[in-house]
Amino acid sequence: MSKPFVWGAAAASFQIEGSLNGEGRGPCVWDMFCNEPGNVRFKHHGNNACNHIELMQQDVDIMAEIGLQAYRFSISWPRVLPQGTGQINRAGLDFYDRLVDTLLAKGIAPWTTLFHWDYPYQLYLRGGWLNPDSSDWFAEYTQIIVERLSDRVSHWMTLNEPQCFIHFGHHTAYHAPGLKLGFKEVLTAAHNALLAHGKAVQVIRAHSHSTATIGAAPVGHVYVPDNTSPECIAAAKQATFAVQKQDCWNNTWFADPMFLGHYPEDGLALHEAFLPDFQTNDMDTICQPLDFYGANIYTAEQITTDGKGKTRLVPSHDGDRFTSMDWHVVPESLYWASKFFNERYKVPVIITENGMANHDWVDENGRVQDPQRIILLKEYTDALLKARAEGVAIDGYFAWSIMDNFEWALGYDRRFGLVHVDYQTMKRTIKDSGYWYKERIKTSID
Ligand code: PSG
Repeated sequence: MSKPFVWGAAAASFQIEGSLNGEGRGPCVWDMFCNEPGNVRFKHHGNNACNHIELMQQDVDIMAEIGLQAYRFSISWPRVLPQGTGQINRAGLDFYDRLVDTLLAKGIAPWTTLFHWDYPYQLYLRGGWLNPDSSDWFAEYTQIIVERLSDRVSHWMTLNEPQCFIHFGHHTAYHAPGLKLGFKEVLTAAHNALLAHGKAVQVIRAHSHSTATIGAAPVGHVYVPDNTSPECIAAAKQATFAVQKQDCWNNTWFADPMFLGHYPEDGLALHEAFLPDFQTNDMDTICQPLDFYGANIYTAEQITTDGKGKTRLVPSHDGDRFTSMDWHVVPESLYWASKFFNERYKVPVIITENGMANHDWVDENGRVQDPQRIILLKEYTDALLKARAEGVAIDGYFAWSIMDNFEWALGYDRRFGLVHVDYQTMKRTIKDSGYWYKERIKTSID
């Protein structure tokens, strides 16, 4: 087996930090989006979130108590650069510096995501991801972070789920900045985000003070075979790597350029009338050597074949389980997806997010019982470790999330944490699943 397996948990800046105007942070598109009634359930917003900015030490102590080997966090771009470019907010940069030191003091490896959706509002006013300069803005921001943190941070992810912030943010208006652009502009924004990824990787390689390990954290529909016939497995793989619709919700439109240096053929054909004006050397910029494929996976579609070359989706059965997001519980998704991604992109896979939303509450004895999450985490991680045992290069797993947090358009109503947060008092309580995860980590160290 190649490298030791990494067990971690993840969170993202806007979802936990709070302290939005504190210490000079600039606004981001999500602040703006939350202020507009109707966008986010119950008019929830990120102003306080989990107050992680002030409670960071306590949060890291909890991570250590759970025994995390790594913590995947994201940096708020406008906390570091209030205007998105130019003037640096020292207090913002200092926060992440302290976070890294606090993690390292507890033996927890910092895994840093550069962008998890809190796009600087001032740059949005300059066209955001549609501006041809947007990838240079991201490179400038990346260099500031890398120069400050890379003596201690060696694991990086560029963009979290470009599928999500492009599709929901620029096409359906379900997420910030709430745009419904024509499809050519959607693909232009996606292309600029890909350029930003490529330039960020170059900046990290050029400026890192330690040997950098770099990946991205995309998401996309995963298909699993309903039986293990070669025909069915091939159908699941084919569907996982297909561009089937005029939207950005697929794996290959983003991952193929990053890893293989070209857009997928089926997507180019399907999107033909909407393709942005690419520069000839764009793919050289986008396709930089990467060290891992970070995959955010929660669910999957099941596919079956009739033996004569026809495939169809398997409808859910009686007794199937769903999370509070209504996401179908499909543990084999981690087994098949890691195989498929490893085979196509030829780098180790890391599950950068997996977990569930569940209705959890603190009982009269101060305990949070979430047996559903324990079962889910057990089944999903078992499926992942099965693939690893079969020789698939899988280097780690990050539970989403270390603590309950702001679940975007659904506000605080959906709880994903291993740790419960009481939003009135900000009290943290490790859930039963958090204690279970602690055991999982302890007993699986290889
Ligand atoms: C992830 C997976 C799907 C939709 C959205 C996400 N899916 O399978 O349909 S978003 C992702 C994100 C993080 C969220 C978390 C839970 O990176 O910030 O809180 O998953 O939705």
